[in-house]
Amino acid sequence: MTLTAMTKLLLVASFFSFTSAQTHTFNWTTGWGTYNVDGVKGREVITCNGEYPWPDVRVSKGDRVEIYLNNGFTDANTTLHVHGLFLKGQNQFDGPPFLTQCPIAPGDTMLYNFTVEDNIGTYWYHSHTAGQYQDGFKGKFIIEDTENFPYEYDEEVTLEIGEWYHKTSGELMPAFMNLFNPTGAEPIPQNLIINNTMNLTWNVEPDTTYLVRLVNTGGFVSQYFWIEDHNMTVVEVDGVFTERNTTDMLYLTIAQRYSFLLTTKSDTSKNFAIMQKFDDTMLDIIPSDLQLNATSYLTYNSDADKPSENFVDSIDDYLDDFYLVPYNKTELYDEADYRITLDLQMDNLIDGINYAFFNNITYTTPKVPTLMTVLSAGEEATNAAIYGTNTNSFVLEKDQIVDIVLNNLDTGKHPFHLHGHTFQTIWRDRPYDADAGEDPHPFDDDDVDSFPQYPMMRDTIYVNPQSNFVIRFKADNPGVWFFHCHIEWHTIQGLAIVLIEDPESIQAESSQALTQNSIDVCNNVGVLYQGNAAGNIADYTDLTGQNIQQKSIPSGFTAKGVVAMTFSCLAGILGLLTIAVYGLMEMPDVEQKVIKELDIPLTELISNK
Ligand SMILES: *[C@@H]1O[C@H](CO)[C@@H](O)[C@H](O)[C@H]1NC(C)=O
Ligand SMILES: *[C@@H]1O[C@H](CO)[C@@H](O)[C@H](O)[C@H]1NC(C)=O
Ligand SMILES: *[C@@H]1O[C@H](CO)[C@@H](O)[C@H](O)[C@H]1NC(C)=O
Ligand SMILES: *[C@@H]1O[C@H](CO)[C@@H](O)[C@H](O)[C@H]1NC(C)=O
Ligand SMILES: *[C@@H]1O[C@H](CO)[C@@H](O)[C@H](O)[C@H]1NC(C)=O
Ligand SMILES: *[C@@H]1O[C@H](CO)[C@@H](O)[C@H](O)[C@H]1NC(C)=O
Ligand SMILES: *[C@@H]1O[C@H](CO)[C@@H](O)[C@H](O)[C@H]1NC(C)=O
Ligand SMILES: *[C@@H]1O[C@H](CO)[C@@H](O)[C@H](O)[C@H]1NC(C)=O
Ligand SMILES: *[C@@H]1O[C@H](CO)[C@@H](O)[C@H](O)[C@H]1NC(C)=O
Ligand SMILES: *[C@@H]1O[C@H](CO)[C@@H](O)[C@H](O)[C@H]1NC(C)=O
Ligand SMILES: [Cu+2]
Repeated sequence: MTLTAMTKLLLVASFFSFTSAQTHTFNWTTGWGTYNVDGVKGREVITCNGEYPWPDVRVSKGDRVEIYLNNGFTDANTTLHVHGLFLKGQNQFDGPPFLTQCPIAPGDTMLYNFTVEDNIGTYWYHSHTAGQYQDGFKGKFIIEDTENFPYEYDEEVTLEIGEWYHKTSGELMPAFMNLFNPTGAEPIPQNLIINNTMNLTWNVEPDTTYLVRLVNTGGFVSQYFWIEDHNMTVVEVDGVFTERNTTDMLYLTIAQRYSFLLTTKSDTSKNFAIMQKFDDTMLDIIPSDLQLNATSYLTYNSDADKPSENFVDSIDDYLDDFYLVPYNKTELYDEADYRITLDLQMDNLIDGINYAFFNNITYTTPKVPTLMTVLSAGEEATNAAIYGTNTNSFVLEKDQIVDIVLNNLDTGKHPFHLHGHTFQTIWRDRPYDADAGEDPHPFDDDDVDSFPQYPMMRDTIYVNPQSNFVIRFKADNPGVWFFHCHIEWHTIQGLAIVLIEDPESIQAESSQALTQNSIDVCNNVGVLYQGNAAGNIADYTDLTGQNIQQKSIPSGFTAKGVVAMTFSCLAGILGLLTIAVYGLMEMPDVEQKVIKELDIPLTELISNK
């Protein structure tokens, strides 16, 4: 070989090793196994190819990912969603059943085949089918772009936090969505976990800067996170690099990610506590045996003592993400072309079950996945009505600037996630305290002098109790995208809307055409892949037969009155069943609590008996 030929070959080789995108293929089969996550109780968990926990995925920007997801369950459908991916032109691989795909039937396989083009940073994947991710079907998904990472560090490490139940979602669900749980009290988890365990030891080197990718893959409760006597310099939120912001405490709702730089000390004589703490304001009750915090160990010296738990003066002093500034200083988008105002409420329908509502609608799945309605509707696709009256569907035009104004009329905090986008957080109001006699405070334009010049951008954000936020994004990603509360219990209660973004482009882009596999998945589960929300093809405006929510409580009755009536008829079994819901055999005042929340005098219940 001549020298020039060899140089050429080397050049070609290096060209490929540095610029050629790779394909990463995974073959995952779901199943059930037993695993003791918290070291306290073994239980059934969802396994991947018979193993637990699920593997992490690490790819580079531009790579192709092919995931064969085989449904190994015998009695449940499944789906897979990678949280935070934009999936431009690849909407059919986003995952939510009845939005972008059909549920995958037992024994069937779906190929998720997409490239990661515009995302870098810290993401995660999980089942998008009821409750499954709380049973362990989840993992981290890291997209590297080492050359363009703006900050220096020596080592990288991931930390995955969450909460853990001793019962499966399947065991908890029937009692949760139940007439006898009229207030919609969420099941109380048993422990906080970290990296799928508790009491973790992280051995660190002195004088080293770590890039820590911290992900909350829980299904319900937000957490405070801090490391004794160490600062954390935040550099990424939800895949968006930020200007540095140094803090000693973070607050992560479920589904949020923070990457921070942690520089270790020179002195290796002492070890330090890594602390997690429940945001206990999100728990309806705090059982006396619930450990509200969990301690893990930042270990410089394994011969030195383990630290005990670390106390801090004030838990309210965490980094307020609203003030983070994106590294690339994306300016506030122009005034919105379209404002969607959503009033959030939790309430009962005639079946007595507690549901979640946006503008009086609890999201109810259509008969045809919404993306498939878009693809089969021709010119009707821009008509929001064809997507059904119970799906809270909004049609967006290409490149519109959209504001979502969310008014939380509920007394709880809720973390909202928008698929397919990062949004600018342009306003988040303070909490309004019902206990202090404050009423819910809907967004009022007059409350705001000006929005931030460089708003924080991320894909998951919380709204304060009885309060409001405004987020702004650009409709530059044709697809059908979910906007929903990430609390798995609340998604199940219907706290979601559907954004149908630029339907004409969805139809025009050849990469959005359904793969044969996507169609087969529908056929195998008996779901139509053409037609409007009701499955009608002849006339897309004919919604006869669509799925709709339960009826409202009749006028003249208050919701509480109807529930009270139901209760009084069945008061005999009230005690038993509420105990099952709250999971608290030892809690004596559970009946009183339910009654208190219902605001019914005890005498009324008794006299009705
Ligand atoms: C995935 O693994 C299963 C079980 O080992 C095997 O039957 C199947 O052919 C594999 N699929 C692919 C696409 O490799
Ligand atoms: C963590 O510590 C608690 C309390 O000592 C213990 O009950 C539990 O089994 C430990 N878990 C693990 C995974 O080590
Ligand atoms: C799977 O989904 C189909 C279509 O919605 C439904 O009819 C079926 O009951 C589901 N299967 C299971 C096991 O939940
Ligand atoms: C994944 O999609 C790409 C682009 O459409 C295609 O070339 C490739 O063959 C697909 N992979 C599989 C395994 O079908
Ligand atoms: C946490 O778990 C991941 C594997 O999921 C591992 O790569 C990482 O090193 C662990 N972090 C620590 C601090 O042990
Ligand atoms: C953390 O940062 C604060 C503010 O910059 C500083 O006062 C404090 O000394 C730092 N703490 C540690 C442990 O480095
Ligand atoms: C800046 O970062 C945001 C969030 O990652 C991204 O959406 C946007 O395209 C970036 N803008 C520029 C000009 O790079
Ligand atoms: C941890 O929780 C226990 C009760 O669950 C409490 O007594 C203790 O003060 C808490 N510690 C910290 C650091 O918050
Ligand atoms: C860091 O965050 C705090 C709020 O927690 C904010 O007041 C401050 O302006 C931020 N600083 C920078 C440099 O982003
Ligand atoms: C929701 O229903 C209430 C009571 O019927 C009504 O006053 C309100 O206007 C409705 N809200 C919307 C957004 O339709
Ligand atoms: Cu919620």
